[in-house]
Amino acid sequence: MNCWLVAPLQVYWMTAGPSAVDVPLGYKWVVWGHTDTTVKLTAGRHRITLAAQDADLGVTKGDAIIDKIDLSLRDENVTSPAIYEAEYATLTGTRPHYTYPGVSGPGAVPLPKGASATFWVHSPTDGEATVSLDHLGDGRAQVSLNGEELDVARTGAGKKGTDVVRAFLSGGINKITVTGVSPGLVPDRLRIAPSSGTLVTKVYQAEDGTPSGAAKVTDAYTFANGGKAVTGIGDGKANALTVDVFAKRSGRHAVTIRYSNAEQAPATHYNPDPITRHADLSVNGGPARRVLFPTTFHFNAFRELTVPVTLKKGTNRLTFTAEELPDFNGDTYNQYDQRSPYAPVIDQIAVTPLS
Ligand SMILES: [Ca+2]
Ligand SMILES: [Ca+2]
Repeated sequence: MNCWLVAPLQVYWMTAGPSAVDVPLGYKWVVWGHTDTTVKLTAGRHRITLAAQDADLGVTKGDAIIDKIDLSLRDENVTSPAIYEAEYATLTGTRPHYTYPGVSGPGAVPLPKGASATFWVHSPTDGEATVSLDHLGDGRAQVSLNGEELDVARTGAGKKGTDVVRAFLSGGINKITVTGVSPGLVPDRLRIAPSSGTLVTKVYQAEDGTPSGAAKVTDAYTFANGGKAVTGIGDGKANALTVDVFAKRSGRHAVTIRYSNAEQAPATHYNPDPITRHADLSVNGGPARRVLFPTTFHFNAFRELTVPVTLKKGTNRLTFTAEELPDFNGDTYNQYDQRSPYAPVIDQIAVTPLS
C-alpha cells in the first residue's frame, strides 16, 4: 500500500480476521512510502478492507492518506531461504569455474589461500539468521560478517558438504566475506534463512536504565515499547544514559538500539534538512565509540540500529552520551544548526551474541 501521513500510524487490515499494520512515516507530504503485509487468498474475488477502527483492535493512532494497494503473488521458493550463488559473488584472487557437475546454479568458485568471495545479503530485520555455506572440496575458509570474524568460522571438512553458522544480521544489507585459509575449498553458494532460538536476545528498556543530568524518562511517545523512552541525552557528558546488561559469555555481541530522531536544521527556502544525531557509546567505562543515528522522520517513529561491541562475561555497563562536534578547524560555531548536540531518543536496548 502506498500512503502519506503526518504521524506514525497503525491501520487495521481485514481479510479473514482483522490485524494491525504499522505504516512507517513518509518523509514529507507528497513523498510516498509503502508498507508490506502478507495475506493468504484462495483463487477468485476477495474484499480487503482498510479501516481506522475495529471492534476488537480499537482505533488507529495517527493519520494517513492511502493511495493504492498492490497485490502480488509471493513465491515461497524464492523467499526462503535466500540463495546467493558464489559464482555471482564479488571475487578477489579467483574466478568461477563452470565445469563442476551437480552444483547449484552454473558454477562454483575455487578459493585458494587469501582469495575471497564477498556476498551482499539481505535481512528484513535485525536478528538471528542461519547462514549455510554449500561447498565442494576440503580446504578451509574464514567467514566474516560486516567485518566481524564469526566465532564458528572454520569450514571445509569433507568433499562436498554444508557448513552452518548462526549469526546476527542487521536489518537491510549485510556483507559476508568467505576467505580461503587453506587451498581446496570450493564454495558453491550461501543460503540465508531467518531463524531463532540459538542466539538468545536480552531486551532492556531504556527507562529501566539510569538517566543522569538533564536526561530523563518520558512517556510522551506512544510507539515506544513499554510506552516510555529516554530523552535529553547529550549537550555534554553529564546528561547520560547508563544501562547495565548481562552477557552469558565474553565476546562480540550485537547491541540493537531502538531509537527515534526527527531533528532538522531550520529549513532553507524549500529543503527539509534532517540531521543525523550521534551517541558516544562506552562499554564498562572504556573509550567511547561514536554511533550515527539517521533520521526516523518523527520522534514517535522508532527504528533499530545494531552496533557490535565486546562484552565480558557477566554484567556490563553501557553508557550513552553526546555533545556537539566541532568544525574541522576546531571552531564550534554552527551558523545553521546543522549539527545536533543530542543523542537520539532511546527506547530500548537488546543484546545478542553475534554468532
Ligand atoms: Ca553455485
Ligand atoms: Ca521503552
